[in-house]
Amino acid sequence: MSQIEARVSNVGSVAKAPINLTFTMPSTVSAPAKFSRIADSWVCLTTGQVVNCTYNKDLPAGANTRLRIPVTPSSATVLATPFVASVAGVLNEANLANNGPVNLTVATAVAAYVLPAAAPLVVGQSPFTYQVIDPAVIPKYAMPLPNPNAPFFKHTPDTITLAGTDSYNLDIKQVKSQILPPGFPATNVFAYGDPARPDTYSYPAHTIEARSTHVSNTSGLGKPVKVKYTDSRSGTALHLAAIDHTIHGAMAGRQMNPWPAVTASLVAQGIILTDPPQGINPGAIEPDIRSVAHLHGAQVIDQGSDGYSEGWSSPTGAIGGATSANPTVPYNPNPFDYTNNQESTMLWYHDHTLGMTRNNVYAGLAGLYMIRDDNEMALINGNKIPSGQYEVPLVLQDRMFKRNGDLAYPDFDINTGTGTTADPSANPEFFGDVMVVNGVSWPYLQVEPRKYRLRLLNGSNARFYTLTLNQAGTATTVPFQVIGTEGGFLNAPITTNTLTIAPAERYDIVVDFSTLLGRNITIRNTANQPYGRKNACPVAVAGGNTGLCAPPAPPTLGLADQIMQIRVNIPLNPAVPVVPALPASLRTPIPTLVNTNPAAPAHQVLLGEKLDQFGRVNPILGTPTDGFLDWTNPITEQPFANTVETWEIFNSSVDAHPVHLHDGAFQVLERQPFSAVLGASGTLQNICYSATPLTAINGVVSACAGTTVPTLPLPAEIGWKETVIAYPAESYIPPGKPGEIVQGQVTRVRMKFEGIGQFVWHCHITEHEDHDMMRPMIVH
Ligand SMILES: [Cu+2]
Repeated sequence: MSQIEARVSNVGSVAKAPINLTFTMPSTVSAPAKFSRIADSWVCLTTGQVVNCTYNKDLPAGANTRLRIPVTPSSATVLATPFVASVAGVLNEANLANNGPVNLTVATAVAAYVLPAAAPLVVGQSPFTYQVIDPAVIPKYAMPLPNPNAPFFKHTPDTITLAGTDSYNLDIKQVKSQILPPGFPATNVFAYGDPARPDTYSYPAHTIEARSTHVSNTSGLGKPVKVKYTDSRSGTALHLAAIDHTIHGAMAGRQMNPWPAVTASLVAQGIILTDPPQGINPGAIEPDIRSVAHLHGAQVIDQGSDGYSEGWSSPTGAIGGATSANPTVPYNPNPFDYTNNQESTMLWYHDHTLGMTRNNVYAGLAGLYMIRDDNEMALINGNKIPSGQYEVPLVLQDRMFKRNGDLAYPDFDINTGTGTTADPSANPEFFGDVMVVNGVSWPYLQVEPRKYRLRLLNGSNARFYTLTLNQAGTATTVPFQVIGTEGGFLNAPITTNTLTIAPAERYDIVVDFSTLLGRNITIRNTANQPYGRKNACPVAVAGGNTGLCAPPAPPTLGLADQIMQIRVNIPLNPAVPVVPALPASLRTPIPTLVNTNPAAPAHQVLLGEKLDQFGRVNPILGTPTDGFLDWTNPITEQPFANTVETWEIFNSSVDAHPVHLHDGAFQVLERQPFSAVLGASGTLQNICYSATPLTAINGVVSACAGTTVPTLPLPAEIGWKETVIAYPAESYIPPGKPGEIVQGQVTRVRMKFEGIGQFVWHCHITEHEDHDMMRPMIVH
């Protein structure tokens, strides 16, 4: 923000209020519609380029007053000085000199955004490297935070067409969004919106609000939701984030998952097998402009409405993926049925297209979906928790911008450089250098000195956040209370100073600003990128099960370590009673899930890392006994609906992965380090939970001595969840060749699957799920 200054002097006798000053801004400069300098009695209104200011005090003879006008220059503006403004003194001013023109000067350095000079292109170089805006030139805390819980930011349902159902049409368009501060170019995004209300196409998308139909509700207000998804983009447009056509789901003639043959048993169960039995997509390359939406966290959902990743639709009306195996039940997004048969919580809807989820979500295809239940409404109506304007969702994302304002997304392999692999190329993770909350870069939120409910979603592709609320410029943190997780309220508030939130996780927190009037608070982040890695590791391990591994890096100081600012500067509104101390109990206690078949062995799955055909890092799933399994390998996970079983998630990779299971919710039991003998294809043998890792010397594996005590989940994790951080080994040792020892950590959850059918489980680092860290499962 720049400022230009007007100094108005009274060269005559006493000038009586009001004194008016009018001037015209250059076309490359904008000013706020209304601003005031209460301390020195100036009030200004801006219409177009004309700024009209009124000084509402008398100005004694010889005195002068100074007005500073906040202005935002647009690209490459150079503010020339002086500007000339005309001043109108009081009526009947005797000294006409008082009504003459005055000069305005530039008072503070102009932070105009000037496009950096384009570096010459090097043959083979991706244009990406010279296109990106230096994030340091983007002013922080220059734009107010939009509130996705505001009534005008919610989609309006059609309640007429289908009685008892809220119906929506979510369409997709490419629109411009002012993510960066005024003066910077607007950004092209893909946006969901209601075609009947063109103003609703936005990034993030407008919010859907629903009432729970869960059995715990007696009010009778619960309603299902139907969403018809359409797409009005140009089918031939370039994608806003380049698609890698070498990875699963996005390749020409791609191989689909070879589902088991349709058996009478599967038909009797109503399970739809959606792939060509021959395992090969008969089509040629699929369109880059295509999508399928998933309501993340919907616990009770039919398989046809879950947004199975191989299904898609395109602007031309073409549909794909799920059409061949059972032609009578084609993939059909019109509509998806959302039952809302779960407790109060904040879900999010986002794109889930196989092999390009990262691109579509990065381009903007995500929005919030609130489910309210009777319990929550009683808490709100009883003034037990903050609500209305005091409830503010925070969608945390990181982005990177090109010089023209468009989204930048690396389209070459950042580990191996350019020209050596696929082009465009997927990357192991994307970390943006600009922090974006609710679609605005480094925003600020003005609050009253009272409690606020902040509903956190990590909507980033790969970035984890370890959050603290710091009083600006100090190390003093503001404690807060966690009241809910992905699946609903916790039993009781948990007080903490910090919280780590992985991609797709949600936390519902309450912050009390009542003693902080006049303070600025910065939401800060200290999570390494990538997250979970404890040590640096070799650049390459020949013949090993992993390859490239950047050392863990803290978020860049002054950039990714700051997310947004909260200003406690609005006077307390006495008309709205403050929320007293939060209730000790937020709900009827969460029932503890108990395994339906206690004698059954735990369901073991594997997270690992290998190299793909181009030598790129290829995060991968599998099982400890089968080793690494691609999306296209036969389905190994076939649990049963309405049963509870323990899943043991073995992480033998070097990073933490947020593991998301569709079709239900789970409870986190514990985590435990392990060591094992690495077998072929990533299999784990001799799994040992000893504090002293196994050794393998000259092929002789040591005995497993003792068992460590598993670590209980954090208090804030003890609620309904569907995404959990699976950490790597506490102390990372570079994985070796088969026969050598691998270390890792197992995360145990107790999962209850809700509906039968074909679903997926995956890592929610979108770069990982797109590059084969996703597996199908059949729930019987
Ligand atoms: Cu992952």
